[in-house]
Amino acid sequence: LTGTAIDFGGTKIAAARLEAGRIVARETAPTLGTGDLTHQIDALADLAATVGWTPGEPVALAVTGRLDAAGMWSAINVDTLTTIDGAPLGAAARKRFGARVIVLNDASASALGEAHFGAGRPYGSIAFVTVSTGIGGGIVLDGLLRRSANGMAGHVGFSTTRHGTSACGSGRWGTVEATASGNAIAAIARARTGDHTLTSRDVFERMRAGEPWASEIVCASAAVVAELFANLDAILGLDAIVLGGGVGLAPGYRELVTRFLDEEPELFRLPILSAELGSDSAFYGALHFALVHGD
Ligand code: BMX
Repeated sequence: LTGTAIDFGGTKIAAARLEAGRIVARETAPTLGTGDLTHQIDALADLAATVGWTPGEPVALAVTGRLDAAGMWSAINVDTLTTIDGAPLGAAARKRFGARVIVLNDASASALGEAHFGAGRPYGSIAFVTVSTGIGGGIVLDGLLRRSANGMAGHVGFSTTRHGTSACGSGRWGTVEATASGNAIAAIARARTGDHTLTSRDVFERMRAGEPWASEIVCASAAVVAELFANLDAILGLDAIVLGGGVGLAPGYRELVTRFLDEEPELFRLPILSAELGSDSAFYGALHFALVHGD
C-alpha cells in the first residue's frame, strides 16, 4: 500500500502518507465547525500537503457520515458534524485536489483495514465498531465489505438499546449512539456534575483517579456496546468484533465491554479484539479500497 489517505471525523481530521504498507508521515487538525463544503475540503487538502501529497496524486478519503451510491454525503447525527446534507463530497474533492478521490464511510474504511491488515485477519466475517464522537460500524462478511445504495450499511450506532433515554442528532430515540458514544459520555457527565467543560477524555481520567460517578458513566456505555455486539452476532453470525475509536481504545474499555458481554448467554459471547492498527485502520482500509475499486 502506497499513497495518501485522509480520515475525516467528527472531532478531528487526520492525514497519513503510506509507503509499502508503512505510515511514513501523519498529521492531524481539528474538524472545522462549519457546514461549508469548500472550507472543509480546503482544510483536507492543506493537511494532505503536510504529509507529502503532491497535486494530481489520487487520495483515499474516509469520512464520518452517510455516502450514497450517487456520491452524496450527509451527516445522520447532526450533533457529531455540523449539518452536511446532500453535499457532493467526492465531486467537490476531485475538483479541489485535481485528482481521483475515492470516498468511503470512516467506519467502513476501518472495517476493511482491520479485516485485511489488522485484528480481523484470522476471521472471515467481522464487524468493526468505532466508539468515538459517534458510534459507527462496518461489516465485512466472508471478506467483502457490506455497502448499500442508501449508504446506511454498517451504521450500527443508530440501532436502539434497552438502556436508551434520549435521542441523538439522527432524530431517532434510544439509539446506541445517544446512549454510549463519546458525545453521550460527555453530555451525561456534564449533566451529572454541572461542569460544562468536561470531555469524554476527562471522564476516563476521572475514572482512573477513582471517581465513582465517572466509572458508572463509562460502565453504562460499555454495557450498551456489549448489548450491541450480542445483537450484531444474532443478526449477522460473526466470527469476531473489532473495537476501535478514541473511546473504544481507551485503556480498560474493551475489558469492560467483554465483562458485560460475559453476562449474556454463551451463544452471544463472541471474541472482542482491539483494533490492531489503532486509529490508523481507516487509512489502511481507504487506501486498500481505492486500489481495489479504483473508481
Ligand atoms: C455516526 C455517523 C457515522 C460515523 C460514526 C463514527 C454522522 C455524522 N456520522 O454514527 O457515519 O461512521 O458516527 O464517526 O452521522 P466519528 O465522527 O465518531 O468518527
